[in-house]
Amino acid sequence: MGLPVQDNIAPTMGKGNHMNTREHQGRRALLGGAATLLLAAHLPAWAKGIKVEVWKDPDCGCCKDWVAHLQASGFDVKVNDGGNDAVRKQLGIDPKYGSCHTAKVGGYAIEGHVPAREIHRLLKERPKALGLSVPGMPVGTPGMDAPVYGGRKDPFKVLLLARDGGASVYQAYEGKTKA
Ligand SMILES: [Cu+2]
Repeated sequence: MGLPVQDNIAPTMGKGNHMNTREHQGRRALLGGAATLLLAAHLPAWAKGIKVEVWKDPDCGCCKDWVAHLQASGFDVKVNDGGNDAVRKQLGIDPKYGSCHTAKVGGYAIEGHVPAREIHRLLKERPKALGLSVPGMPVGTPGMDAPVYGGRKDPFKVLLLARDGGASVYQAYEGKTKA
């Protein structure tokens, strides 16, 4: 009496497993679709192809790495190999906020290794300001994060430059010492 039941159960289980597998695949496909949709919904903010024009020295490696960071974040970057000192002066960026490259985006000045995240925020919030700066070249900023730095991250601040020459902290990043 027990055997026929088992015989009945076995095919059902087999079928059930088979269905589960298919359901699982279906669910995976759905999840994949949802992830694609989420990504697509998320992309426009980061990948609108917003035009950024950069002035840098042709031999500046960290400038190139910063440009790559912008491109990876969806910016459409035009690079000028030279002229950044002149452009910085023309934009009215005080040399004390200066760094290795200068850029223009959406009517704002961007000086140094400013993370793409703050540039997007700037363009979204559109404050009355000259632009953003990360003075100097802090290690661990986008573009100053090459393997040679071994993952070192120094604390740094993204400054919001006022048109009158002042500045305020737009975003502060904590440092991270390598374990
Ligand atoms: Cu640099």
